[in-house]
Amino acid sequence: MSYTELYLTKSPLVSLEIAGKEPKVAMFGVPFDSTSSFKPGSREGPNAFRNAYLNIEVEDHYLKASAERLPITDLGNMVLNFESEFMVDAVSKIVGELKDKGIAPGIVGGEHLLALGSARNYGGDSLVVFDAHLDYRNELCGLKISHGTWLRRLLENTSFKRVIHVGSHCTTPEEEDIYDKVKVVNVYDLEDNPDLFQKAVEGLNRVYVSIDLDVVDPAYAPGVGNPEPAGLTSRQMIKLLYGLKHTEIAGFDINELNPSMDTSGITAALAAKLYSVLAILASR
Ligand SMILES: [Mn+2]
Repeated sequence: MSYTELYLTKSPLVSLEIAGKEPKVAMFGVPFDSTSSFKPGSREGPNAFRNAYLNIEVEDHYLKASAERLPITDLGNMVLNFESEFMVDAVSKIVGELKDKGIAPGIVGGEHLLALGSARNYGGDSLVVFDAHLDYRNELCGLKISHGTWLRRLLENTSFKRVIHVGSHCTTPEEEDIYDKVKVVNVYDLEDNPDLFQKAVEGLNRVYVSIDLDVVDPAYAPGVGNPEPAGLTSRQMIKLLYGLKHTEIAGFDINELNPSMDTSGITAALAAKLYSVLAILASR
């Protein structure tokens, strides 16, 4: 072994190479916040996530597994580009290439709009979205392609057989037709009946999971672009992911991490924990 191998790391990349093991999860960051409708800054999210990921314990007590023993490859961040259609198209193409190699994308954003690209080309059976908002508007701030419209744009042309939306508590009248296409389990229903999530995801195959961190209450996750009070606790959120332990996770993203709103770094730490759980599930 040489000194360069002994003393140098690839930090802040979160790549973990394990001899003889091919990575099943590929991390990449999408530093994009051009359609931000409240607090911009999530373009800095991927690097804040990496810093947290390298400094929290990723041994999972419940799953009896450690993300520290999972080979993950960190492909870096997408090139900086402020144009929405370029970003969506690029994410879609990267995800397609990973899919062909049998590697699950594990993306960190950046705005939720990135999921329009990743979910569009992921080609699986089911989509599970966690978000305080439905993101099912037709237009937001004059934009048809935006972090508040991406789910409507996706469902206008999709092959997903089932779409489950979890944790919402902000619905605008123009979004109410979402119930025709999506099984919505809102935060109040979940509180009254915690089994609703498990029932909703029963029998799902090849799931793509998209988490907007604002689904978690700002008391636990203030570092997001559009904080909304009355969200989930961080432990509730983690437990919901455990509910997917018998489901094949073929890809995921964690988005809207905004370090400029996250002075203590607790949101980045939560993003890192959620990422480790999903990476364990996606590697099974
Ligand atoms: Mn949201």
